[in-house]
Formats: sequence, structure tokens, C-alpha cells
Amino acid sequence: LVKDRGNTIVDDLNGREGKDHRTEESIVNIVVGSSVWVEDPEIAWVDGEVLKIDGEDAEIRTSNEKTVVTKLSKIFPKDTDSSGGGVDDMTKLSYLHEPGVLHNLSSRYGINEIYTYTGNILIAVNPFQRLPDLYDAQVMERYNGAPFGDLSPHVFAVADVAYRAMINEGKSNSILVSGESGAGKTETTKMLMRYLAYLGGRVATERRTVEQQVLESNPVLEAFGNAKTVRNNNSSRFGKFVEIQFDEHGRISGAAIRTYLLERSRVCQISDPERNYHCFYLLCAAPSEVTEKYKLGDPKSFHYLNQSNCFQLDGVSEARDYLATRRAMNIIGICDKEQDAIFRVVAAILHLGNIDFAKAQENDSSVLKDDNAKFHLQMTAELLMCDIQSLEDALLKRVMITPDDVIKKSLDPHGAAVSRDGLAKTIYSRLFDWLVDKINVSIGQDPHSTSLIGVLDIYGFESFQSNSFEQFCINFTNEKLQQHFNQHVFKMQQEEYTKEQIDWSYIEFVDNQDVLDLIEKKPGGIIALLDEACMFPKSTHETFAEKLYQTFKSHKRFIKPKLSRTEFAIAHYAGEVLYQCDQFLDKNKDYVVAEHQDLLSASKCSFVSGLFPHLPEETAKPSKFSSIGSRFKLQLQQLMDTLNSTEPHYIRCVKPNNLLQPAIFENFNILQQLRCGGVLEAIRISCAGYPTRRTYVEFLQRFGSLAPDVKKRDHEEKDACRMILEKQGLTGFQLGKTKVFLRSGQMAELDARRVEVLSCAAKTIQRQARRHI
Ligand code: AOV
Ligand code: MG
Repeated sequence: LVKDRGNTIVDDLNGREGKDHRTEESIVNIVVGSSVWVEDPEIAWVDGEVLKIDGEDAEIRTSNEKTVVTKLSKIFPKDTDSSGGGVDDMTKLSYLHEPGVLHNLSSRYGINEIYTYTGNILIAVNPFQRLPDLYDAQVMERYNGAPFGDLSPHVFAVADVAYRAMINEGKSNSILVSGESGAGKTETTKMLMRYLAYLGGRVATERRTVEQQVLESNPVLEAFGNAKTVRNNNSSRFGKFVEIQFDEHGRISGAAIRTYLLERSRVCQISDPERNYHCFYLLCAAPSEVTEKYKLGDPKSFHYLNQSNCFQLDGVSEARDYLATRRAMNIIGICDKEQDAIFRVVAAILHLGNIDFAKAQENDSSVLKDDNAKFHLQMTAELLMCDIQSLEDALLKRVMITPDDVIKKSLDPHGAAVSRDGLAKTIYSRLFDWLVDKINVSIGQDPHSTSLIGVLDIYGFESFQSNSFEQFCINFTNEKLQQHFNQHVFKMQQEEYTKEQIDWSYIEFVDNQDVLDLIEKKPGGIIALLDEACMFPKSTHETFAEKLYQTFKSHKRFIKPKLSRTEFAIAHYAGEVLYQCDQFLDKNKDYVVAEHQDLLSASKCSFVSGLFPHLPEETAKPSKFSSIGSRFKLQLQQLMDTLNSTEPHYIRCVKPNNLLQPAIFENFNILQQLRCGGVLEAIRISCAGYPTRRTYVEFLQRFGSLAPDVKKRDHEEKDACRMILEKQGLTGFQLGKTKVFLRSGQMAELDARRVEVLSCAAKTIQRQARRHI
């Protein structure tokens, strides 16, 4: 790594060893009177003025009226150049460092400028309020075809660039939207899709256009795949990649939606104040003829909903959304009969959850708890159109096949409840997959499409108090995307240098290949070991954990916590995450209990039996193990292959506070996200090269005063710049075709000289003035 100030900052941030990489020359950057940033325990960074410098230490008067003494290496020059509203592109900052980046975002957020570029990466800070006129038709018109960077940063501008690039170069593009839960990924994705539909739409002569169908897939998928969580009232519980296909005239001609890992556990388990999937509440609020038919009523009466006390959402009318969802289904091409079947299955799941069990009197087996349970059993059977006795048996009993015999074993009440929940989760996930398939079939693929624009809305990095298999898969996804991002940012830098024809030597960046190997390497990675454990009947989560400890003893990204025998930690790029192994094996097994499969494939309702088609003998064998982890890994690899064949564009969404409120900008929180989203890493990569670029004209305007004689003589701009830089004794900078490229820290040095020159000049003027008096 090039050891300079830019690196120091971000290295510290990334929790790496915070060595002082400062060189001799960078210490002179800061002088008495300099405006600087200094760390603050409450607001992360505060600005101030240097009062005194004493060896390695500086005394600073901060703007929140404190006097702080700190090491010179811990303070950073403040950009005094930019106006109050900040700059629309981070690369325009004179100093590209953490406090500068944060301050810029914050100033802009203060005036409702939620978008900011960092080169071609768009940072979007969630406003948590509808900003007037930000996305209306006139705005779309303005962005249509406008050169990138001419108008204020916007999602439309990113979509426009992607679209133009696709048209002009005939190459597929992708837009990757990332950020933590509630940061605004899904809203951003919807805006992108709206804008692409506007650009690629045709005059609507047909009743249902492809672009309308693409847009209407959102409310349908949200009704079935989104739920209120503590982090977001409309949290997507699945990942999504929408591929919009265009014909040779740039018109939308087809689309494909791929989804990833729907959270299944939510169907039967929720905790206060979260909610289950929206569709359950929508259905309970449906017109009375519907709720009467399905014997639904107050959501409070259903076990799958009343484990939490939250039933309603502020500002949401479930009754209206029910109708809106059905309208969207119409547009997508889901017929009334299918819609009825879908909601009948949703109602069945609610009734299923209310079937309670009790211990049978004579032995360990279980029976239905009471008449209430019997009523719900009957309703479930009716709605799923399956035999009531078979349903009861499927819930209460398991068939065991031994070499000699076939025995029916009864489950205890706990086992029966687990069986019931398993059935609910299976039905729901099959229903969700059906919807996705249906949307894809209905919109249709264009086999002749030459290029596409892919939009990825996928879960961000997660680190909770307790992390299980889901977080493991989510963080694996993020490692993959991070690698893609780093390589891309790095490549972009290289391209700019090549375009300007300047030399640059190879700059290292932190590659996370080692974490990826740890997780996905075959054989020997965590996923492979997990599959092995799942296939071996005697494995437990303890033996699995033990195997991991042995295998990765000396892997530098793997950590065995001292006291635990069932946990492991991974040092991810965004921080360390501790995983609990106890459900890894269960959650990795992808199988449907044979009794459940048989029950539902025999349903008299073709929709239900269609969700559970008979599998060919081969795959139905219990010995054929199918793993969620491995399948996810494969899906992810396919996604990466698709992304690698496209020109990527990145949008990083930032959640300014955890209260989900407008106008609150929490510095520490945001810094953490910029770090996890790789924004600071992108900046670090820039800092490692030549982070500051100025056109020759801009440079001369700013620093001409350092060498008035050079300026006076009639030099070429490029030569004039060189002379000024050399006169200051600077080395290592580069002069490109149109711009000066400065190393990290050199801008600060020039600024410090400029301040001296200006104050000297001011004193001279004062002296002259006094003489006159
Ligand atoms: P997410 O997709 O990133 O979270 P959403 O896109 O659902 O987050 O955004 C969360 C909420 O923030 C939305 O419901 C809106 O209220 C608000 N919001 C986001 N972007 C905007 C915007 N541009 N203008 C106005 N309000 C906005 V998750 O799906 O939980 O990871 O799994
Ligand atoms: Mg979302």
C-alpha cells in the first residue's frame, strides 16, 4: 500500500492496525490557523481551528467550543473551499477523507439533497419522507438523455447512463443497489424500473404492456415477500434480480425476475413488534364476502399473527392494499380463479397455525387439543381441498421404513407442532415460487433480446446479536458482491489513468478471496462441510462446529470463540460476525416430509396439487440430499456470471437513523454503513493512487498565487502547473492530458502554502495601508 494519509484514515476505519503512515512532508500540511477535523466522542468528527502546534501535538479550538489537544496525525484538514451546501461529487472535495465525506453528505442531507456521487457510484441517503417533485414526470423528462453529471445526482441519471450505454454499445448493463435494511434499496429499485419503463415503454395500445407488468410485479411480490421488521416497516424478506430485456429499438420486450432465499421461518414465527408477511393482514381486511367464505376475522385470533402485538401499520390501509394487490395481479395476468386459489391457500395457512395439539392420555403420542383445533383442522382441509383424516395423520404421524417393516410412529405434541409449522413453511414458500414463476411466464422472455439491464435489490450485510444460517448466506452474498465492487472500482481508476495517459504503478487493494474460499471452496469450505454433516446421520451441531474448528484452526478469517463449542466467527470485510451453529444443519436440509408431499399432491384443487408435483422416483428418494446452502451458492454463482457479463453501476443506500424518521443524521451510524457498503474502501483505492484531480484551469485559478511570475509569463497551462508544483518541491504528482493528478496529502500542502502567501500578502497590504494613514 502507498503509505500516506488517505490510507491511514480508512485503515483505521476498517479496524486494521491504525499505524501512522504519515510521511515527513505530510506533517507540514497543518499549520496554526488551519481549519481541521478532529475526532469527537459524540458526533464522530467536529471541525475546529488549530491554535498551537507543539511537536507531534496540536491544540484545537472546536466549533462546539471545546479545546482539544491531540496528535497531529489524528487531525485532518478541512475543506474551506466548498460552499455550505456541499459538493455533488465526493471527488470534487479537496480532501478525500472520512470527515470530509461525512460532512459533505450531512450538509447535503440538510437541504434535502439526498443523492451524491462518488465518481460513478451514487450514494442515496433515505429521506424518510416524500420529497416533493423529486420523481415526477417532468423530472424524468429532464434526465432523459442529459449528460451524466450535468444535472444533480439522481437515480434517474444512473438509469439513464445504463440505458444509453446499452443502446450505444449494445452491451448489457446492471445496476446494483445495496445498503442495510431500511436504507431504501427497494424504493430506489422501483424508481429505476419506473424510469426504464418510461425510456423503453411504447405507446400503450395494448391493454397490458410489458413495462406495466414489470412495474406491477412489485406490489405483488411485496404483498407476499415483505413484512414489517424492527428495521423497516416494509422489509423485503428475499433478494431480487430483475432483468429487463430490450429489443433492437431500445424498447422493453421482456423481463425475468429471479428471487433469492425467501425467509421461511417468518411464516410461523414472529416476535414483537414485527409482523408476518403483509398478505395475511391484507386478506383479513378483505371485503366481508371473502373473509366469511374463508372464516377469517380479526388477525389477533391467529397464532401465526398474534405472537406479536403489532397488527396494523401507520398510514397503511390493509383493505385498500388488498384490492390494489388484486388489481396488480390482474395486470400481471393472474386470473381470478388463480387469485382465489392463492388467497385460499393463505387462509389455509392461518387456520393450519391454529391447530393445537395435546398429549394423548395413554402414551407419548398426541391428539388435537380441543374443538377449536378440530374446527381449524376442518377449515384447513376444506381450503386445501384435501382429505381431513389424511391431514390429521400427516400432522400427527410419521411413517418409518425399517429393513423389515413399515411402522407408523406417533409424534409427541411438540413434534406435531414442528410438523405443522414445517408444512406451513413449505406451502408458503411453494406459493411464493409459484408467483415468481407465474410473473415470469406472464411477462414473457424475449428470446431475441440483444441486451438487458439488470437491477439487483438484495439484502445488505447483517450482524445481529444472534446470527444463524440466514445471516451466513446473506453475508456470503455480500462478500461476493464486495469483491465484484472492489474489482470494478479498481478497474475504473485504472481506466481513468489510461485515458489521461498517466503512468501508475500497481496499487494493492484488500481482496476478500480468502473469506470466499473459507465459505465456498470445494471441497473443504464451510458450505461443503455443512453438506457433509447433513448427510451423515449421526452429526449434531456440536460435531459440525468441532469439524470447523479442526479444519480452519489456522485460517486467519476464521475465529473460534474461547468459551463456545457451538459458535464460530468469520472476519468479514465489513466486520466480525459470530454465528450460532445450532440450526445450521436443519436449515440447510431442503426436503419436504413425504407425508406432506403425498397429502398435498392428492389435493382436489389443481392449484394446490400443482404446487406439489409428483417427483420422479430418483429425486424423491430420501437418500438424495438436497442442500439449501449449495443451491444458494450455485444461484449466486449464476448471478455473478450474469453480472460479470454486464457493465455495472452502483447505488449505495444509506439509512440515516434507526428511528426511521426524516431529518435525523446519525454520524456514527452512517460511517459504519459507508464502511460496510465499501464506499470508504472505494475512496481508499482512490487515495492509494491520485485522489485529487483538477483540470489545469482550475488548478491555476487556485494556486496561481503561489508563483505569480509563472502565471505572468505566457506558459502553456500544463507547463505552468508543473512549474508551480516543482517550485513547491512536490514530487510524485502526474500531469495527464487535461488534468493534474495529485497524491494524497499534496492538496493540503499546497493549500497550507496558499494560506501563508495570502496572509503574508494581507499583512503587506495592512502595512501599506497604515503607512498611507
Ligand atoms: P430496503 O429495501 O433497503 O430495506 P426500503 O426501500 O423498503 O428499504 O425503504 C424503507 C422505507 O424508507 C420506505 O418504506 C420509505 O418509507 C422510505 N424511503 C426509502 N427511500 C425513499 C425515498 N427515495 N423517498 C422517500 N422515502 C423513502 V430491506 O427490504 O428491509 O433491506 O430487507
Ligand atoms: Mg427492500
